[in-house]
Amino acid sequence: MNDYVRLAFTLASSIFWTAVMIVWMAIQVFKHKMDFFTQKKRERLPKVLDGWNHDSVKLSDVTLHYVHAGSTDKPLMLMVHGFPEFWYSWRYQIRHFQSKYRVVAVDLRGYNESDKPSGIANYSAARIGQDLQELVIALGYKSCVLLAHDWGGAIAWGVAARYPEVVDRLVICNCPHPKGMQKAIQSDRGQLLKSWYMFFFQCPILPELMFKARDFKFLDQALRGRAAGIKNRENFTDDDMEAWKYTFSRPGSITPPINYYRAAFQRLRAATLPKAPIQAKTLIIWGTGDNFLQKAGATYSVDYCRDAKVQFIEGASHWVQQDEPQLVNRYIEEFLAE
Ligand SMILES: *[C@@H]1O[C@H](CO)[C@@H](O)[C@H](O)[C@H]1NC(C)=O
Ligand SMILES: *[C@@H]1O[C@H](CO)[C@@H](O)[C@H](O)[C@H]1NC(C)=O
Ligand SMILES: CC(=O)N[C@H]1CO[C@H](CO)[C@@H](O)[C@@H]1O
Repeated sequence: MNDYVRLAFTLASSIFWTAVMIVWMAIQVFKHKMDFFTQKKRERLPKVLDGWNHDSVKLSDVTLHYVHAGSTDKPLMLMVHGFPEFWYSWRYQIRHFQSKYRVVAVDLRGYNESDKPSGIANYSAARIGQDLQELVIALGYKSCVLLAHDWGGAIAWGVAARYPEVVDRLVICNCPHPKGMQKAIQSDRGQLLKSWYMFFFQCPILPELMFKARDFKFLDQALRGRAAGIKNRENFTDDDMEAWKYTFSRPGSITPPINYYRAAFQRLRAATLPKAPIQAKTLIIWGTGDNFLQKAGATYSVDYCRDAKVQFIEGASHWVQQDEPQLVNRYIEEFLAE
């Protein structure tokens, strides 16, 4: 698509979905009155977030916070969360892989305890990818096994394309290669409809208001709702939900994650990835019950890799590594043993 046509389409879609959301929010305010604007005070660190090993590292532009486990003489396994999440999304994988790897689950810039630079331009996927390349080196490694989900996946595809020397193996959960996503959008209206919220996120302020409304109802619906949420409820408890709400109720913690979407849309020409296929051997794990991403995106992604395969998990939600931790861990383990 011509860049200007794309820009005009993005603008029109953003205005359309913002209008829809204004109507929706007006109805919500009418129904719930002041409850729409209120959140519970959360001052104490939830128990489930207690007892992990934390550290942080200063990179060229930001300081990133991470949780780590396993000994430093083991190979590095770096875990990269998606939106709207934080390191804790990898709890089942941190516990499982710490015996064989130095496991590091990072908070991306803008998230949780990592630095939150101001402005939208600071959240371009290319810049965040550079953080990860610097992180591997700063942790004292030359390369890593890179695990990534959702937005983290989009960043990780970029890292594997731009800095192939730092990625030994790539494991991506429910996130298409950027070109696979483009193809999915062009070949299938369904993907465009499922991406509606990305257009709404282009609007200032209102997405942040929607995120917080009714004590973070958005998080309940996204992570535990009937349509989009985790299917195996025992793997995402009330305490886990509190951990999410605690994290996103810290001051200034909502705008930066939404700025990832704004940065991605506001450039006339998306920074192009190198033409060469992804060099690292790649495993794409995909919950087919994903309410945000069409399964076709997984299959298309294989075309942009030297050596990749897709492992579908029938019926699992978008949050696949939390929904089916045992299966996901087993598939990763088998892949790493190949
Ligand atoms: C980030 O998470 C940790 C727990 O892992 C918590 O102590 C801290 O308050 C959170 N910080 C922010 C800014 O959300
Ligand atoms: C990026 O973040 C830094 C630190 O917060 C800020 O000084 C700078 O103006 C930001 N850049 C843009 C383009 O917003
Ligand atoms: C690690 C863990 O608690 N996994 C559970 C996730 O949900 C499945 C299906 O209900 C259970 O079998 C697992 O034990």
